[in-house]
Amino acid sequence: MALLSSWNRSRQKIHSRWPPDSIQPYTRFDYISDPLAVCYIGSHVYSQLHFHPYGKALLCVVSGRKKVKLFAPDQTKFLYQKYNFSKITEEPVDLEKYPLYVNANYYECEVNAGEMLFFPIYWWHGVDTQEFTSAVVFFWNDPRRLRWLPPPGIPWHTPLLFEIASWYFKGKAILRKLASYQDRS
Ligand SMILES: O=C(O)CCC(=O)C(=O)O
Ligand SMILES: [Fe+2]
Repeated sequence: MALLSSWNRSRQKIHSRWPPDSIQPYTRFDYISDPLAVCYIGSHVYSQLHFHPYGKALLCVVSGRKKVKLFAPDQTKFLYQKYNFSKITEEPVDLEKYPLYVNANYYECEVNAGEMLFFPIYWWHGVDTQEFTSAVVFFWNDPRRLRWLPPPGIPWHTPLLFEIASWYFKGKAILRKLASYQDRS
């Protein structure tokens, strides 16, 4: 249950604001950028292996459960990388098509209702949701200088590729906006 504000027995407010000052260093978003929350509600879906090239994420399961496989970045050589996705799209993996996969080390866990799982930047994960499940994933971006230093196993040019792609998409969004202003006038 969420704590919205805290009061003592004589109905005086203990914390003048939320979040309480004592936990602010952990809850403030001032040294990270682009926080984003995405809801996932449904069943019988498999989110194929991928990693997040810009930052970290926190998977919070509200009801149901998800089975997650998590691979460190140095396992990339067994995962048939294409940009930030794997060419492997199915679970169980077709080992005739993707023979290197047998060498990959990974963690496997079940995230149940009320539990959370943290995805560090560049860590591969595949998420299997069979029963009806609702979840929220919180994403936030690392500072650029951290993103530019990929861990062992991730090719050095990967951050460069994503930086250029993000300029391209941002540029396109700006052009679209300008065009819509022209249409209006
Ligand atoms: O829950 C899922 O199916 C996918 C979660 C995930 O990895 C993501 O949102 O990036
Ligand atoms: Fe993800």
